[in-house]
Amino acid sequence: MNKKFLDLGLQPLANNYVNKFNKNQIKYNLKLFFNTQTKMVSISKRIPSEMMFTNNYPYRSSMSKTMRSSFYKLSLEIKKKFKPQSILEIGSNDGALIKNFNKNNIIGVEPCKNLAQITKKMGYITYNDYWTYPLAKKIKIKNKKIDLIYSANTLTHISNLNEVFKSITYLLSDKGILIIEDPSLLECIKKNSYDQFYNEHIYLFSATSVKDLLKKFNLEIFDIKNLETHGGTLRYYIKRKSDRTIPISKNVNKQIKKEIIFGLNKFSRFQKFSKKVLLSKIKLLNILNKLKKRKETVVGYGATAKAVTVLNYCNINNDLISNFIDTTPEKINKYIPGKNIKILKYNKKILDNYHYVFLGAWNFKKEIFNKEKNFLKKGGKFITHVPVPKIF
Ligand code: JHZ
Repeated sequence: MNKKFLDLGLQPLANNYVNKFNKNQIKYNLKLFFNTQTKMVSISKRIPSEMMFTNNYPYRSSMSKTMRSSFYKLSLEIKKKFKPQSILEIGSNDGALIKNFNKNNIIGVEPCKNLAQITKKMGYITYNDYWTYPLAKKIKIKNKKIDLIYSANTLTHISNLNEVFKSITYLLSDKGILIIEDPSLLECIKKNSYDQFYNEHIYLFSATSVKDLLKKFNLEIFDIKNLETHGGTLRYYIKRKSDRTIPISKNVNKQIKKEIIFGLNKFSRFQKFSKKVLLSKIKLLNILNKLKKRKETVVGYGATAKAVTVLNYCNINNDLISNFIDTTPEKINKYIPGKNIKILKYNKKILDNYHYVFLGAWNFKKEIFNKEKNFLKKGGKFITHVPVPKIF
């Protein structure tokens, strides 16, 4: 049974940056549910993939050092541990992972044309398509079976998980490995980062819910890693149940135990979270309104999908945060979805024009602090809403 625990109000499509602010930009109700049987957390309103993952999708995985380095490290691990002959990446984005592999070993699947074109130009076979069963069939005709399938921050974006895993098991070799990574529900609830919820994140996975989900497909998790990326990510290493050559790491039960102790299997935990989200909104607005009264200027750093949830839920407009800055070409000079806040092109001196920086990309705090040492030295201050709104 699906039980509602949070209503984040009317929200525009998170990555729908627009050329001109339009107060009538289409918005959808963002409500969050917990399934008491499967322990899966999901949003209610499902937007068709074609509306979200367009031919001009602005999110690029390669925009941060942190992500480039995370993908590079994983590529070394894959080569050393699993030595796959053939690899498939679902949601290959701008090639942040696949560029670390030989062109003959890896295939990308990417529905957004602008991104698929990047990896095609780099010389990698890229299917510019959504991950579906017919696509898996098409790939199998040409490539037979695949030894390793990888997918980061993509499977949670697809509504029909049955088709997702049916297609994966169809294509994966008998001793094949599936590696997936997505934001960790445990970290999200612990950090009160309600901004992990937006239209693209149809599900927020936990080890508990993934274990349950995989049963139907005769798949099982054999290892789990906690990563710092995206504010707390879980990387799941998955195999077929029939493959008994790989032992199950203790990390799997350890993670599930941690989740159960924290209460991720109980609705009451999510009700508590929902109360904390409301307090977070009040606190953040207090901080920003005080700064406004003192005529202090605030700029947002990183026009993230997550920030779209925060700004729309808290109804923050350009009187509180005058602009955002970002390095992504596709976002520059556009407006934050649903808000009259313009995104400016990042340059090294731009922070000198503001007193405070709101960390839209709080998940890259380390990288950003490193980059902005001068602003900090000059007494510049940051604002974050995670885990509690504060100036620091
Ligand atoms: P970042 C996206 O979410 C959407 P977002 C998607 N649905 C998803 O699941 C996750 O990614 C994985 C900018 N930036 O990664 C670049 C700077 O300008 O937190 C990006 O626009 N300067 C697919 O959007 C944004 O911040 C910098 O120095 O929440 C970061 O976006 C750095 C480090 C980043 O994902």
